[in-house]
Amino acid sequence: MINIPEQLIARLKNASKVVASTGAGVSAESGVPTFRGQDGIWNKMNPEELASVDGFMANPQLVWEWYQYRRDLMDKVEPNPGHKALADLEKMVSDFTLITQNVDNLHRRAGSSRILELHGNVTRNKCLACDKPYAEEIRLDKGLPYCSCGGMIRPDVVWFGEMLPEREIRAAFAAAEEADLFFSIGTSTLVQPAAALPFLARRNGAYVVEINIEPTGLTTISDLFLQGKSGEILPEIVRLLR
Ligand code: BJW
Ligand code: ZN
Repeated sequence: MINIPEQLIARLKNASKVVASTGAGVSAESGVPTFRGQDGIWNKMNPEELASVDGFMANPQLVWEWYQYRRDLMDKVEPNPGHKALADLEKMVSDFTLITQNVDNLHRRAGSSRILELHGNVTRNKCLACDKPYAEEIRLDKGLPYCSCGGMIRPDVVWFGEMLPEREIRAAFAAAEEADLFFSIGTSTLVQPAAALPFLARRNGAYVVEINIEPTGLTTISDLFLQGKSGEILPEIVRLLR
């Protein structure tokens, strides 16, 4: 079991603003594949084909089948102890902000209530043309879904080359700027603009803690690198904080 420095628990007790920013690694222990790394999705699939507007326009059927496959998987999996520990932290720390790049809805299912979802949420759909939410169930066997405006319906997630939701990204940057303790958890810290958040927090004086099974581009500038699984490290932090 990893040794959590006492100093980190003291900082958590004294911090006035704590931010945790999560990526796909947090859901790996639930059985949701990550994007990069050995068993990553992008090793077998092409991100330009599946996660861009151009890819969707070129082959909407293929993209929809991939999203339906992932939705089915995400419906079957459960939040893991890492998600649950973050939901506990929200209750234990007076000013706690959870930022996630994940679209899998597992933070909400674990009980977190204030979540900034930077890359959308795979349980929602919207119109590609007019952006209006689309609440009806998608049945691919009945054909591709269309909006009342005639536009194609797409998953409400952020693809490469697209802007992030304005309210969420603004709030995330503001939280990073104000944080005195910033956790970066289970993300390769490669995809912008989310990858900039821990660096911004550090420049603004935050103590930056990275939790990952392997080092990333953030590791050398982080104040503390806890190497290991988030589903094991986060519950231990919560246990020590209690
Ligand atoms: C564990 C663990 C365990 C495992 N415990 N840890 C060149 C330079 C700079 C930027 C760009 C560039 N070219 C293009 C860009 C911009 C681009 C970008 O950043 N690209 C980089 C890849 C280079 N960004 C964008 O396009 C963004 N939009 C944007 O910038 O808008 C402005 C703009 C507009 C127009 C033109 C130009 C700019 C949008 C990014 C959208 C990303 N979308 C995806 C798909 C979402 C939908 C879906 O899921 O289907 O989001 S891609 C994918 O990557 C997904 C993730 O949220 C995102 C981040 O991945 P994450 O979470 O870090 O996962 P992994 O797999 O990379 O890492 C997992 C980590 O966990 C690893 O480190 C493991 O070690 C660790 N781990 N198990 C702890 N148990
Ligand atoms: Zn529409």
